[in-house]
Amino acid sequence: MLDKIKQLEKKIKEEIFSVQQSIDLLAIEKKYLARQKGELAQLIKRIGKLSNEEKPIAGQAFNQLKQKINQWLKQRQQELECQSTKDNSTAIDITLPGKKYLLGYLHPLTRVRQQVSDIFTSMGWQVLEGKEVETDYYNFTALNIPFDHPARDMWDTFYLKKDNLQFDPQLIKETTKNEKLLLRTHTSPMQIRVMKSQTPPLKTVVIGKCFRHEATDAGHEHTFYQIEGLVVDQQISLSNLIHTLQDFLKDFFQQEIKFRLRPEYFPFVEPGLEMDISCFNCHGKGCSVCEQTGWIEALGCGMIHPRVFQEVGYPANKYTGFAFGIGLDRLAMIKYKINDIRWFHRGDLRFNQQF
Ligand code: FA5
Repeated sequence: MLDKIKQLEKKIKEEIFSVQQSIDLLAIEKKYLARQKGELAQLIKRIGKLSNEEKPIAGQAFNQLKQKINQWLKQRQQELECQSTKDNSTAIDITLPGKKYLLGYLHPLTRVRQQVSDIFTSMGWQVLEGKEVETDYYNFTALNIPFDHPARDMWDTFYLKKDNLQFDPQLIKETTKNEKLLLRTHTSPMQIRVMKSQTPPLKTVVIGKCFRHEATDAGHEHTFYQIEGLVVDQQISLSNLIHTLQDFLKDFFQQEIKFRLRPEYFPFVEPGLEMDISCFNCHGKGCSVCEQTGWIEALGCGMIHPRVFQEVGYPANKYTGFAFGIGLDRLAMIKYKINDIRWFHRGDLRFNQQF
């Protein structure tokens, strides 16, 4: 009987360790250890028929075999589990859905800046950005706005201490002893910088940030963008200015735009005009976006004042030219029907993701 138990032990061990799936271990367990019909249940019946001397020896061998089978089953089960985690870590399940990578979005103002830049480049204009920190001279005085001129009130701004501006030595060099540095209130200082450094014919557009000490509302921000246009040559007229603006707006909005021109005072142009575009939000009825007027003020413009030509050193009566300053944020609001300018700097992704 002992030989028989030894042979059975060898057979069962081989069977258990050749199994490749847990489910087959269950079958082996059932085959040998099932209470009624398992092979060990048959074996114990036969042991019961042995003589009194053989019975305890065979019984002990039987119990040891049973213990070993349970132990091998457990061991093999653990080995199989280990193997399957290892396989899974390197396996690629091609039926699983792919990982979704979030795409970035261009801010609507960046988008509009690029469109404006493309339009003027295609018309052969030079595109510049200019300095955000300016001297009092370039922002005001050179533009025919002397120190005590009331027009300065329209463009109140943020003034800076010179000690904080170590990074721009050229700007420090340009300021006189008591002159103030400031965050530019408009892109018009670039008219002076361009005319001082280049001779006509000039066709330049400056797209950049401006800053004002504003009480903000749906149409006004303290930080916004302007597009400054400057054309200087011989025999440039007001009709060239109006035609250029009309062409630009048509290209930008991809349709004819309803606008009106009205006289306005800017010290650096004569005559000066302001252009309003029909309000997209109320279609002329009046709302908070257009301050109940039905029109959105989009730009200031005019023919360059002779005093400005004199300031930059151009010979008297040789050149004429025009300039305009468009609010880029306002253009973006009209194009994308945004009813509050403050959305642009709120940093709300739900807003940005719409463009
Ligand atoms: C100027 O800034 C002049 N430099 C424009 C100019 C240039 C006139 C060349 C003549 C010749 P104004 O302050 O009106 O003008 O501003 C021009 C445009 O900038 C406005 O029509 C408006 O579209 C935009 N703008 C002005 N202030 C704000 C503001 N606080 N928030 C958003 N956009 C503004």
